[in-house]
Amino acid sequence: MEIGIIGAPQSGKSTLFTAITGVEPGNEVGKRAVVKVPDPRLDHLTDVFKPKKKINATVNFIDAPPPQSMSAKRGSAPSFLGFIKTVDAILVVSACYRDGGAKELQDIMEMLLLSDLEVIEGILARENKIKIDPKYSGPSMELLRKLAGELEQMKMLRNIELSEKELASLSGVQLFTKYPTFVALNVSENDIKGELKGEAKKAADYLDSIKTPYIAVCALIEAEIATLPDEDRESFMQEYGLESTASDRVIQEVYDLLGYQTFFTVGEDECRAWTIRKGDNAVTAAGKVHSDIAKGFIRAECCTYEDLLASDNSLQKAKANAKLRLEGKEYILKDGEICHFRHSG
Ligand SMILES: Nc1nc2c(ncn2[C@@H]2O[C@H](COP(=O)(O)OP(=O)(O)O)[C@@H](O)[C@H]2O)c(=O)[nH]1
Ligand SMILES: [Mg+2]
Repeated sequence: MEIGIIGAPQSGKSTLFTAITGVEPGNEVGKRAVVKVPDPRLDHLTDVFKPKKKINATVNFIDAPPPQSMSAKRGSAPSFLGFIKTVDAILVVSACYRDGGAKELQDIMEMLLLSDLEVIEGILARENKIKIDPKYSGPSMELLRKLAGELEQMKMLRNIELSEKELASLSGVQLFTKYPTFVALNVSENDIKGELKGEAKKAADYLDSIKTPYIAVCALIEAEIATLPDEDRESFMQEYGLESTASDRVIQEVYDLLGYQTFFTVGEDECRAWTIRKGDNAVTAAGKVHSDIAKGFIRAECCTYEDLLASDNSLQKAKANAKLRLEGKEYILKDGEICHFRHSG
């Protein structure tokens, strides 16, 4: 899973990148870093099963470069686009600690929108050729005209309802407003607590109007916290009245936005957290562990985390209490289940 961080120059992208990952990007363009997804349930399972290894789920972050120019013009693709071509979600930073941050956020959103409009107009311009091309399998011209119309009304493609078929037809087209997107309102250290005001309020009102979620952070303070030794972190957070770190809040937002949840595998070798989407079934989960396990899938032995706790942390007891269930391929996993996949081969 990969998240691209974009924003205006000096909006605090690199500072937020450090706050989330604990890594300083320095002058490196497009720096990547990986974050372990914190999960107290995995910590507990590790205490119980005492494996050789504990493996958290991970999320990658990219500190994308700023656009060369802040004016969204046709024919001038911003430099961050190439860096967010393959991400799962986009995180936009808005410099709400200074004047103009809200306007810049709007400009960045419009750059994404303009890029999509150009891509769509580019296909529409080839309409006559496409019509006689038997190999064309992309979106219909009718759909593209509808989407272009919506984009011209400043509507992000992710907020337009599309059928499964329409979505599938768009899968080969590089459209940026289709990505799940959220915003970090980078507020000054005086505004960490309390209601949003000034630039942050302006940015939030704009984001409400384009149906885009946001969180407020003070990147500067959070970056400082993220690079402190573990033992000093707690007292520093208390000083600022912070209950959770920016990293935790960003990761939580990513999971909510993408509809992700976790399942666990446990054993002597490793206890591991895996990421799946809500609504994924047992065979999809098995495929995360290994494609061969999905192929030879027989049954999944599943126990919810709560049922394991209620069975004194013992899978044997859970089994005796009928809390360790045998499930088939189509079984839809709940969040936090402990799974063992029986498979052939
Ligand atoms: N006062 C204040 N300054 C910030 C904050 N976040 C970033 N900055 C400053 O803005 C400048 C640019 O930050 P940086 O993260 O490098 O921005 P980038 O260009 O978006 O990567 C740095 O001098 C930071 O100290 C903030 O929350 N408050
Ligand atoms: Mg930077």
